[in-house]
Amino acid sequence: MISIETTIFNKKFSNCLMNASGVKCMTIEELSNLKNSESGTWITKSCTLSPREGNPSPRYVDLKLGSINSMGLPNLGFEFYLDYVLTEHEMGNDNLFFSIAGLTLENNIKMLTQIENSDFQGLVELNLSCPNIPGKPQTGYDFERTEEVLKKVFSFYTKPLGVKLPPYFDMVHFEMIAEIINKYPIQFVTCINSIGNALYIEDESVVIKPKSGFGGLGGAYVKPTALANVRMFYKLLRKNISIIGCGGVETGRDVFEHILCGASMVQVGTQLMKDDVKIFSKLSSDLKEIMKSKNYTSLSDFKGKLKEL
Ligand code: OXC
Repeated sequence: MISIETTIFNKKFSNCLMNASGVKCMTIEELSNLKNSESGTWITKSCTLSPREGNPSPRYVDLKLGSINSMGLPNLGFEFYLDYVLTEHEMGNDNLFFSIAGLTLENNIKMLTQIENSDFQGLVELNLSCPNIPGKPQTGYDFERTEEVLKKVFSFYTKPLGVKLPPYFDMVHFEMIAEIINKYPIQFVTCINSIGNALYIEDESVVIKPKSGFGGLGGAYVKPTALANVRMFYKLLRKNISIIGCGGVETGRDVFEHILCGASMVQVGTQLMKDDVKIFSKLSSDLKEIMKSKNYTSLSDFKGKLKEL
């Protein structure tokens, strides 16, 4: 029997695959599709305190090797998603992720205070890395600010929480952010968010409207960067912090590589957008095939065991 079950914090998931926040998880209908899919769990669209329309369209374009987006956090607002996760709780499901992306630290604190005081027993993913809000820097690239946010959050928040990080590219930056994260009772990191502010051109024009065409890159373009981030955080973070890998997952082989680098769970973004939730059955069976060919029966047989020369 080949198992692809995994654990994050004290929660067991029968399948190590889920959606990346932002992809097909904004409305009740989309969230129900995820729930009824073969994914091991799912996460809600990163929400802000108030509902948002997001950036003007076109704001998401599929590319041959991935995608570019500048959605700008369109979402139905915190109350909507809190209601949603509490309804799931009432139905006995606490194995899901709630993503929040306040536009200010104060807004994040307001949302987390309500979550803390609610019956929610799932996992919160605090998004510190949306690249698409004009005028708002990505918190994860500002180390002092990140520390300030975490200090404030953990001065009162006691439920399981993880952070979604932007991609890092410099060894010193990996060490600096890991040192900060290791100081706090963080349960998981999700890496990576899209590679921010890329520029894609067709004919003589940009392809998305917001920010003069600059947007977050996803898909095959970003896989090597995503794997590097998963690997570095697997090495640098406390062993009880789980890594959720995200970036460039199109095939079972990509899932396998994320786990080999140290991921406990793997999120799917661009390919979920392209193929819808049926991607989860394909990725699961492809991953199991690969494991079978290597005589692996569980993720722990190869998780983090990337060979070095
Ligand atoms: N990352 C995010 O965190 N958010 C979305 N896009 C992205 O690449 C968005 O809503 O813009």
